[in-house]
Amino acid sequence: MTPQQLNGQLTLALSKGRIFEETLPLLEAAGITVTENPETSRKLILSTNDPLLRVIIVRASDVPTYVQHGAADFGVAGKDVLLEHGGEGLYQPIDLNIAKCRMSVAVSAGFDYASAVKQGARLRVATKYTETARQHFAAKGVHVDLIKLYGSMELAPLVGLSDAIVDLVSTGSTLKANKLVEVEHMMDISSRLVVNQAALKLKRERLQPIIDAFERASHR
Ligand code: PRT
Ligand code: MG
Repeated sequence: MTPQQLNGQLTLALSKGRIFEETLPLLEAAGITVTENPETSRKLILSTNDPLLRVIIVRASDVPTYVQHGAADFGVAGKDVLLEHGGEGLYQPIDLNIAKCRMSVAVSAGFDYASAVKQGARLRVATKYTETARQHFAAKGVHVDLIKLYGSMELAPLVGLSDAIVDLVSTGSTLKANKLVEVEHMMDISSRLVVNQAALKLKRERLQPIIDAFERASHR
């Protein structure tokens, strides 16, 4: 590869699963095909039909970090992840309208959340989203002890670790299967395109057409 080509190389950070799956049609709209499947390949760097564009596969919550530091020029991350990260060093041009869900407060079916809040009780809340939860309850004037978890939040109220959880809900079947009820809809969540601020200046010619194609495809 020539030095100019190396200079023109673009790296896109995606996570496996729903974000990868739902980003594929947007890439397709920009004329880009990923030539390897992350679900069957153990490779973390995937090639595309464009020799100057590669896709790296990282944990969903690590996407903003790779893009912030310029290890990826751009990436796709959920609003939930971006709120926790803080968005530093990231330009967020578009809402891609993919991987949609909502962030909610849920409790065990027998727990009277409304009364607990009304009485000013101190609530124990388990979540992966401690920053977003902290802001949400502070704005409502509800006192909470936040318990940081990395997954399976739904279990916490069932075994007495917490009174409530803050988690993402899409169909609601996970809550239902664990006899939890949604008591507050905090916000709607979807995934955003995030771009490294320096890359946007230095590689604008290459990035802008892809951003534009994503924008058109995500509003269809
Ligand atoms: O799974 P891993 O720990 O590696 O990371 P992750 O959970 O952050 O990644 P992934 O790929 O599961 O999610 C990536 C992004 O998809 C999230 O950051 C969200 O923006 C978005 N998204 C959309 C969701 C959901 N819908 C969703 N339903 N992320 C997670 N869920 C989980 C939710 O946490 C709960 O456990 O699915 C369960 C609820 O689903 P329902 O359908 O039963 O309500
Ligand atoms: Mg997950």
